[in-house]
Amino acid sequence: MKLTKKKWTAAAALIAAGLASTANAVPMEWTDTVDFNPDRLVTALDSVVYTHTVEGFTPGVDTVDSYSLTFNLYDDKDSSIYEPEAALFSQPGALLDTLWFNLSGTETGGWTLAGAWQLENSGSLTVAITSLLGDFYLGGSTLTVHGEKNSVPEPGTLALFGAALVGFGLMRRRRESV
Ligand SMILES: [Ca+2]
Ligand SMILES: [Ca+2]
Repeated sequence: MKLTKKKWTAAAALIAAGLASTANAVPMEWTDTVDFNPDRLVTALDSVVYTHTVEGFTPGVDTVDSYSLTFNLYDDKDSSIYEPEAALFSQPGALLDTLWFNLSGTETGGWTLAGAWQLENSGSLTVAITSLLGDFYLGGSTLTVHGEKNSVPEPGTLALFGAALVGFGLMRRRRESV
């Protein structure tokens, strides 16, 4: 039996496919919820700083494309006279990210490159909700992260492919010497 060029191409393709499968990137969505229990009353000029830690995310391995945050913010309705509220959302790279005047219950905040960088390198994101005006409640916060789950090639897998390459080399040499 002769090792034809066609067979060599097939063997090379097999090894290439094997190597590619060890460095897999799978699109992923992670979520984390911080629930304030009891809900946190935010009074004028008070800041609530808290951290979302994303379970299942491996810092330095998995990647972040974007993220979004939703907040449960509602008025304490402690006064019969109209008392305006102004809630401010701050995050890495944007101390004045979003400002809300009418708290509807569910509010959405944007994302920043600095925040994505922090998430990618630590697996967590520290944000703040501040009252610029009036009193209101912060009931909870949900972080949704979009990115890729990456698998690190295991040393054992790499060794196996190395051995396969050496094996193909030996086979070739033996065939050629016949
Ligand atoms: Ca109020
Ligand atoms: Ca709550």
